[in-house]
Amino acid sequence: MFDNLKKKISEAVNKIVKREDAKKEEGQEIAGAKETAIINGPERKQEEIDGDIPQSSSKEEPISDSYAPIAKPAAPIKDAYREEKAQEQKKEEKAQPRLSLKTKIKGAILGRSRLDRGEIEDFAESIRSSLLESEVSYDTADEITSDIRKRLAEGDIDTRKVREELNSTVRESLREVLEKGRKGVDLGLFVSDRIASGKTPVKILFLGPNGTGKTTTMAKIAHMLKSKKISCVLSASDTFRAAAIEQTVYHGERVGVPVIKSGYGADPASIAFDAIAYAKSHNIDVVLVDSAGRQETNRNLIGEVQKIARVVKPDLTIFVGESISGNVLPNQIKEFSKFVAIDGIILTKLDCDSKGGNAISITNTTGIPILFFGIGEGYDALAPYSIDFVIGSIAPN
Ligand SMILES: Nc1nc2c(ncn2[C@@H]2O[C@H](COP(=O)(O)OP(=O)(O)O)[C@@H](O)[C@H]2O)c(=O)[nH]1
Ligand SMILES: [Mg+2]
Repeated sequence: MFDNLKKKISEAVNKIVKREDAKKEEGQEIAGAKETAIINGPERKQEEIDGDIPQSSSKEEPISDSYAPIAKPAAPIKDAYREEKAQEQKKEEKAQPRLSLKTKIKGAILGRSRLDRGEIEDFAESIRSSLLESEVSYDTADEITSDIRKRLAEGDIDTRKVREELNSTVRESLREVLEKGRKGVDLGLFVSDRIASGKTPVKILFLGPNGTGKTTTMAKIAHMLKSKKISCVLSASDTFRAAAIEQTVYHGERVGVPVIKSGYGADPASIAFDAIAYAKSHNIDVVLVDSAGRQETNRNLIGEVQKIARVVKPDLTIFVGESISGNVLPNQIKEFSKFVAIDGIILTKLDCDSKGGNAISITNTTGIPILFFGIGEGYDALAPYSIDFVIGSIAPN
């Protein structure tokens, strides 16, 4: 998961690390030659500083080898004014390399320096295109890269740890943007609170497109609640797709929770109604209601899920969407939420998604929080949403 994005970010970081290493080497070479001169302070004249550097030949020595500098013929000096001007220009030329030398030495010896504007721009742009390639939404990719740009333009980085510094900048910018997203409920706590205040059974409805993992995820949630000693019943309310009822019964048996079912073509809302009645009569804490997958554009089927929601009056309505559906997902969620209020998203199949962009931007784009990530087919393969999990997977320490 996130493998592609992780690789791209690491490539962008490496590019800057290489450039900074080259700069550092250059700085150290010059520093090695002129270190004493600089440390002794600015009062010393350039000629004295140059005198500290071993020269390849002195004036007295005969020019005998091919590396020796070629002596320039002295230019005739016409008047005192020209002489003065020439001296001034010479002074200026000598002064310039000393300034850049100081900057280089600052990086090489003191270890802190600001990336130049070109480098910052290059880095931010590489990160932006990596995010977009990984299907992070346009706005979120822009927000993250603007934050990176700002951080790098405002602060020096430790030139001895360029890689760590850039990774840490990426992490901070990701955190800054992810933390703006709406926080979802902690499902375990939410249910426990309801039970404690006697508001049972707690009803949770799962909806979303076809094949995204609704039934599997419902079974994962039942497994998780059961491990917290919270009792559940499953409502096999997908009466549409072939084998959907058998699949729910199979999961119910494996997880060890009862399943309320009817035949294919039966009204999904009335099965849910029966499941609620069963929970009440058997003192069961939670009713998990499945539904048939549907496209957000199919008004009839959307009408059916609205009916389930009307009858069940869910305490939580969860959209189950595939991480791998990329840029299509935000639209699916927006369309569904026009008809049914969605409290949270479970983003499945993150384990098969080398991009993972939706995990980063879906909350900011839709305003709906992610509650869990589906990270495999097993009942334990459900990870509670956490910003640290996302950041740690993309730009590790
Ligand atoms: N790799 C992986 N597969 C998943 C995940 N969630 C569900 N699946 C698989 O996706 C397929 C469709 O799941 P299903 O629950 O039938 O989807 P539904 O049509 O939405 O109910 C099944 O093979 C599941 O095992 C997940 O997080 N990761
Ligand atoms: Mg299903």
